[in-house]
Amino acid sequence: MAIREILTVPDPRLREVCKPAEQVDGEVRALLDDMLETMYDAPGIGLAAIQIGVAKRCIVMDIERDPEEEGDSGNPLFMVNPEIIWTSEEINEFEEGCLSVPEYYETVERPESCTVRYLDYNGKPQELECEGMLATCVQHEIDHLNGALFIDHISRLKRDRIIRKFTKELKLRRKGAA
Ligand code: GNR
Ligand code: NI
Repeated sequence: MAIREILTVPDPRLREVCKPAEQVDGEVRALLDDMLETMYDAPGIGLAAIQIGVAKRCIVMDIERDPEEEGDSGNPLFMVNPEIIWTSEEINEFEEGCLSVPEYYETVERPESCTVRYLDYNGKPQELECEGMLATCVQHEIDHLNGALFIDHISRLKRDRIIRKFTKELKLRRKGAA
C-alpha cells in the first residue's frame, strides 16, 4: 500500500469522466488499498480514484473511523462501478468539504437517502441503502467519477470565486518554484 498525492482544483483531471473497471482484479484491489490508505492519511471520509489521478470508477469511504483513534480500523467501504439506482424525494442539507478543494466548506442540498449498486472488493455485486452522512458522501464520490465537484452544487458566484482563489495560488506556487 502507498499514500498517493491528492489532486486539487483547478487540475483538469478532476473534470474527467472516469471509465468503468472491466473486472475487480489484483490491480483494481491494489488501487483500492492505496486509496484507503491515502484517505485515512488525509484524513477524509471518502475518496474517488480520480483524486489520485486514476480515471477509473472506484471509490472508498469510511464514515465510522475516528482519525484521532490510533489503529481504529473503522468500517471501510469499497465500491467499483457504483450506480445510484434510487434517490429519496426528501432533501438534506449538509456542510460539505473536499480533499480536492482544501479548507473550503459550503452547504449542499442532496437527496437525504439513496440506494447504490456496485461491485465490492471481491467483485461481488451489492446493493446498499444509504442515508444521512453516508448518502451525502456516496453522492459526493460518484459526482467525482463524472467530473463533478461539490462546488458545482453551490452558486456560480461562490464557485467562480473559489476557483479563482485556487488558480491564483497555483500560479504563485509555480512562480516561486521557477
Ligand atoms: O473527507 C470528506 N468529507 C466530506 C464531508 C462532507 C461531505 C463530503 C465529504 S467527502 C470528503 C473527502 C472527499 O473529498 N471525497 O471526495
Ligand atoms: Ni471530494
